[in-house]
Amino acid sequence: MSEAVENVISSAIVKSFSQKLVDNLTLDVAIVGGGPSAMVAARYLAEAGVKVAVFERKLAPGGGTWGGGMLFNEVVVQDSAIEILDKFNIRHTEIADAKGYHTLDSVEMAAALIYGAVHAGAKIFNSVSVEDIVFKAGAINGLVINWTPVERLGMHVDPLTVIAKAVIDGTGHPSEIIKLATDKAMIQINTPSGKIMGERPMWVESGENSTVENTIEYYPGLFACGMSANNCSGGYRMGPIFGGMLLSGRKVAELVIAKLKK
Ligand code: 48H
Repeated sequence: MSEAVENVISSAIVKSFSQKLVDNLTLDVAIVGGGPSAMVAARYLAEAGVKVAVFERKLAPGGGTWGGGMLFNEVVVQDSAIEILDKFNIRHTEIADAKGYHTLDSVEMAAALIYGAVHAGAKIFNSVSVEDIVFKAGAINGLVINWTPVERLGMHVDPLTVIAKAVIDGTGHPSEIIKLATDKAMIQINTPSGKIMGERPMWVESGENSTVENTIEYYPGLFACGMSANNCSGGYRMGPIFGGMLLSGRKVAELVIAKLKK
């Protein structure tokens, strides 16, 4: 090796990352946010042969999974979503006096969801913030992205774009992408008011069910999953129970796959 190993490493990283980015500038599906619902969606989509990438603002994908409930790093999942936990090889223990509800280690869950999505073929771009959508002639065409440190430091640096046939808003409580679309593109979304209805207070059973029900296509080519879907349709919050998030991720993948086949 004539080149200094320092340069071999640097050059390999730059080339490899650049190739990965170039390869993912045109996608079937772009997912914004790397929370639990998004990771499940990414895996199901990738397994169906869909070209999918996730853009996550933070250094570590996983969203609100890591911290469990109030930093006690355990979460609860109910029977209806155990199938998804098992698919990702996430271990769980039934609560002795609450049949049908299981505790699990939230760090194991975050790590396994990320690993499962990546190994199925989804690409994750971390430390990348989605700051806008590509909106042409009334249609959602993709995302406008920039490095999170650029966003955080308020640097005046123009973004790059990613083109996608479908966009999934997995940004959690704020529904950032749908908010951008309603505010800046002035679209009416698929809710009674045509706008984001806003998340309601805590009601576990209702929130868990409505998260899945509210996982829909909000505008042609623009879907929401997880807490973002809940916020769009005015669902109740549910705290550190994650079955609804997992089921929502699977549902949005099914909806998008069906749409892409049309
Ligand atoms: C790039 C972005 C952007 C952006 C945000 O909130 P999440 O964990 O996602 P969900 O909806 O799958 O899971 C929700 C769950 O964690 C939760 O909060 C629950 C169950 N709450 C219940 C309650 O009562 O409070 O993750 C969203 C991810 C985060 O990692 C963000 O950093 C990321 O999206 N994100 N990434 N560009 N514009 N906005």
